[in-house]
Amino acid sequence: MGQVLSRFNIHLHTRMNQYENNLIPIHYKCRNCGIPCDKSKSTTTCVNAKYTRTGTKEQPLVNRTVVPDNKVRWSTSYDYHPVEFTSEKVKSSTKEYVDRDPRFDLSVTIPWNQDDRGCDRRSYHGMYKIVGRVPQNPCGRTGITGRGHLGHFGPNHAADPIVTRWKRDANNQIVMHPTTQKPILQFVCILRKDTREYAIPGGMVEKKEKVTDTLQREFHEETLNFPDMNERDKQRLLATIKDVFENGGIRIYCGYVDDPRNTDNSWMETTAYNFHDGSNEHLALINVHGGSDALSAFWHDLGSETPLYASHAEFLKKVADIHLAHW
Ligand code: RP5
Repeated sequence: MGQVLSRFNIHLHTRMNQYENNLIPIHYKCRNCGIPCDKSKSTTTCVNAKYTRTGTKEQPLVNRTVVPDNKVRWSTSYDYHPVEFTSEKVKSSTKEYVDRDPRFDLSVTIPWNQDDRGCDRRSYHGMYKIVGRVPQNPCGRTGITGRGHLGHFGPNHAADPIVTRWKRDANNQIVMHPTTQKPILQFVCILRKDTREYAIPGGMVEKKEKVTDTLQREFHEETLNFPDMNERDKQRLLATIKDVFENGGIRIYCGYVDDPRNTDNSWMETTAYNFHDGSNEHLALINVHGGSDALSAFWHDLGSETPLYASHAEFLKKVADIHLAHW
């Protein structure tokens, strides 16, 4: 299997060993553009105006200040009055990986743009600016200052495992799309508990953890549980997954994510890898089930018609392009 997996001669790297993506995308999902931008929804304002996971019994509604498309970049002058929001859960947390706020406690010093004892505060987009004692979102204005629901000021690093196989019919033949005549890929998809959107089963890189380990851990936590499997089969399957994740994969993306939790001072960045089982030998055979962080997990067809969480559709499009598959 090692041979199959390393045929691309690409091996997983540890964390930020290079800045490789200096093109910073424009963000939409963490910004209130000020106009009813989704015609399919009956709303009178931007669909992303409400900060995610607010407006509940536990968390009063937080609306982002309007930032029109042409006012996103910090270099553009704008009479800007963002809302301040850090959730109570983040504020009161005593966990080691949750920052204290250097704006309100002058004794707090954080080594910005550095690897802070295993917590990587570097960005894939190079050095970010520090303004008013906290980092400035390199992608521009979001309409909110503070951390929202995120634990770190600056980049919050995640990893996204994109596990794919070909869609096959009852005779094990690869299914072609009737319009594009291209083969259809399927990926392991989850339904997120928080936003109820389809997503790649990614997760946060924990302190001192390598991206390679996060990819594997999150795939386990979010998509695998083995209700009906005997111990021997379970161990065999786990060994296979470990081998696949440790021996290869194609790096799809490293950088900023258009995540609905981003603020002017905190944002998500990710490393996305594709693990493809083209010959139905290992990963393709897994029966996925919703794990701890997912309502459910399942194999889903890749295609531009599925709305997905954050920037996940962009990552999947790249995967489809690489494998010359339908999108
Ligand atoms: C996204 O948030 C990343 O692409 C990743 O999929 C996810 C990680 O956050 P949690 O799923 O742990 O909330 O920005």
